[in-house]
Amino acid sequence: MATQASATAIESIEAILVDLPTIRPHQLAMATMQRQTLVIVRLRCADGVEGIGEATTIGGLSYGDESPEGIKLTIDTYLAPALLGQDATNVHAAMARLAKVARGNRFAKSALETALLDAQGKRLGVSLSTLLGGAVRDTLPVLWTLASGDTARDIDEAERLLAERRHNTFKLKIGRRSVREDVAHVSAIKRALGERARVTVDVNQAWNEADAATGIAMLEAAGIDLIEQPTPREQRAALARLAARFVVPIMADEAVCGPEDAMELARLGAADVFALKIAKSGGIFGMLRTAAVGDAAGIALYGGTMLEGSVGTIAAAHGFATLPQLAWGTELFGPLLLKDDVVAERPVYRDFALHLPQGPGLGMALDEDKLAHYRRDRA
Ligand code: MUC
Ligand code: MG
Repeated sequence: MATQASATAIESIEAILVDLPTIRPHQLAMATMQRQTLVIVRLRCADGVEGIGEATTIGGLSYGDESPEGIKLTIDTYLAPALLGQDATNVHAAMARLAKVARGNRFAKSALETALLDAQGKRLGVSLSTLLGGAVRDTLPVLWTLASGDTARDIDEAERLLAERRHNTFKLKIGRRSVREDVAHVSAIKRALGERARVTVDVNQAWNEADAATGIAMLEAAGIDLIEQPTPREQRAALARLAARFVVPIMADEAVCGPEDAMELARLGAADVFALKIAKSGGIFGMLRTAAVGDAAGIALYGGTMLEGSVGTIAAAHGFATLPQLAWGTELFGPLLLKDDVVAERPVYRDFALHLPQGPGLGMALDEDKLAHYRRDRA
């Protein structure tokens, strides 16, 4: 056992901050993104196999509890030392070790879990979804977020993407302006697109319950298909009252990280849909456990994003591809928001869907020149 483990022991782990420009400013209730910072993890094993992973968040600390710089520090100082010398082929044992040395820190743990799974897939010559038991779909529907901050520009963008057959569902980021201004913006876009596209909104927790009741009533009348996280994540009872009050489905995002949150939201009847994300669940397995609670409770599922680059996006895609039901599709468009990336081949988006790469592990390789160019600590 000891000899076997040392043959596949984890030899080194590197966490690299990568700053990439976005194709346009991306406006959310809590931040405007002009660039995205990825934390790329590279894990090397004694048998020469290398795995890659990614932890990425939105707007520094404005979205979640972990910042890119904090994620790197956590990995370098606490998580990597706990994994060095451990058997890279036993992902569950490695993750259990991390659970012992660190509470929380789900984004950092997710990147490491992805790197271990990528390495093991490469070692066995199978894709990550095959390693998870098999994909039930090889393409994933992908929506696009209109968030330029300008109604006319958003409509032009949607028309172009519909014509290109790249997206036919659009999510609008609201909660920054007054409820009336937001509703006017959303209604104008829905009127312009009509039945040719689905339109959803994400409020990112910006409304109080009274604003949400007013706003959702108007959005429902305007033909909006889905309302994401209207109220603060801690206010589960408010979410439950809104879900009971309206016919338009309410989706929990920030309120549902792991299976425990999912249980509580299901018990309260607080959401019709769960937005799943590998980062907030501490990895693909945490996401799958969260999804299982949703399935058991009859809650529909949606494949969410933290606007990761290609590595994190494809990791999530392999996980989402194995889910028995994924009624609301995905928003795995992160790579399309970036002007450039650090992988050799960027993911394929065609006919309103992301196409799952077929190679071993993630099916993605780093482009060393690009990584050298975009890493924050470049000479
Ligand atoms: C979120 O809150 O869902 C997903 C799409 C997007 O534009 O932002 C993210 C985060
Ligand atoms: Mg959201």
